Amino acid sequence: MGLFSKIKEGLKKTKDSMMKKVESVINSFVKIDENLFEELEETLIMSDIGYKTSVFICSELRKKVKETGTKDANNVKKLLKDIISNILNSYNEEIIDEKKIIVLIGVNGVGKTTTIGKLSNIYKTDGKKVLIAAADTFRAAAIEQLDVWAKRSDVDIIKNKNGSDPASVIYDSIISGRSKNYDIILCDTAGRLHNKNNLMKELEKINRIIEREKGEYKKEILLVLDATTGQNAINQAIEFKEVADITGIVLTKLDGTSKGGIVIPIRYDIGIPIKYVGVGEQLDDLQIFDPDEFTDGLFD
Ligand SMILES: Nc1nc2c(ncn2[C@@H]2O[C@H](COP(=O)(O)OP(=O)(O)OP(=O)(O)O)[C@@H](O)[C@H]2O)c(=O)[nH]1
Ligand SMILES: [Mg+2]
Repeated sequence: MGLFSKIKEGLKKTKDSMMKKVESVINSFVKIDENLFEELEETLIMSDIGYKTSVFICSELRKKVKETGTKDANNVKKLLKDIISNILNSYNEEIIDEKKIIVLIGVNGVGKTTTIGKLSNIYKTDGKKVLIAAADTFRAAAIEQLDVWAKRSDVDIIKNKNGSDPASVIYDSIISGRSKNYDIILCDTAGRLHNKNNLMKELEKINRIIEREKGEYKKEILLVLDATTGQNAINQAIEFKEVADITGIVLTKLDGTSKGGIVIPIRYDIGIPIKYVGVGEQLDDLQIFDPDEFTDGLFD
C-alpha cells in the first residue's frame, strides 16, 4: 500500500462521520445564508473540532464568502478545505539533517513505546545510526517491549535495571551516543498520570541532564497523543505544555477512530505542530504528517 493510501485509509472513519455531517449541512442549502454558517459551526463543534477552532473556521468562511461574492452553497466545501489547509500549513517543518535526542512523553498507553520502535525504523532506513534509551524504568514489561522493537528495526538499546533512575539511563545513553557517534537517540519514558507532581519532577530532571550533556545534539520533545480519545487528547496537550517544551506532537491510532478531526484544534488551539501520525500497529505504520495529504484525505 502506498504512503498516501495509508493516510486515506486511516482517515476513512473520520471522513465517514465528520465529513458526512458537514456535507449534509452544506447540501441542505442552495444559497449561502447566515443559517448555513450557524449550522456548520454547530456541526464542527460537535465533531471534535472544539469551540474556539470552529468559531474561527466559520468566521474565516464568512470572510471568504464575502471576498469571493459567491452565493452558491456548492462552493462552501472548497472554501472550507482552503481554510483548514491554511490552519494546518501555518508552519514550515524544517527538514534538518542534524543529530537529535528525541524524548517521547505522554500518558499511559498512548503509544510512546510503539512510536519509538517505528521512529527507529524510519531513521535506520534513512541510514542513521540509532540508539534507544529505555528510560521507562517504572513498568516491568516496558524494557522487554522496547527490546523487541529494537530487534525489529535492528538498532542498539541501552537499558538499566527495572526501577533505576530514568534520568541515569538517559545520561548513559547520551554519553554512549556521543562517544560512539550515534545520530539519533530515542528516549522512552513512563506514562504516569500527567497531573502528578512526580511526572513534572521527572521531566525536569530529564530535561536538566539533556541540556547539560547534549553537546552538538538538538533536543526534541515529542508529545504522544491518542487520537481515539478526542477532546481528552487536547486537554493532555494543554497540561503537558505547561511542564515541558514540546517541539512536536505524534498523533497515534488515527486508523482506529472517527475523531481524526482533532488534528485541526491541536494545530489552531494548542499551537504545536503535528510531526507524525500513527496509522497502525506495525513497524512501518508511522507517517510524517503532511497537511495537504491530510486535507485531501478528508475532502477528496
Ligand atoms: N491501531 C493503532 N494502535 C496503536 C498505534 N500506536 C500504538 N498502538 C497500540 O497502542 C497500545 C499501547 O502502545 P504503547 O506503545 O505500549 O503505549 P505507551 O504509551 O508506551 O504505554 P505505557 O508505556 O504503558 O505508558 C499498543 O497495543 C499498540 O500496539 C497506532 O498508530 N494505531
Ligand atoms: Mg511504553
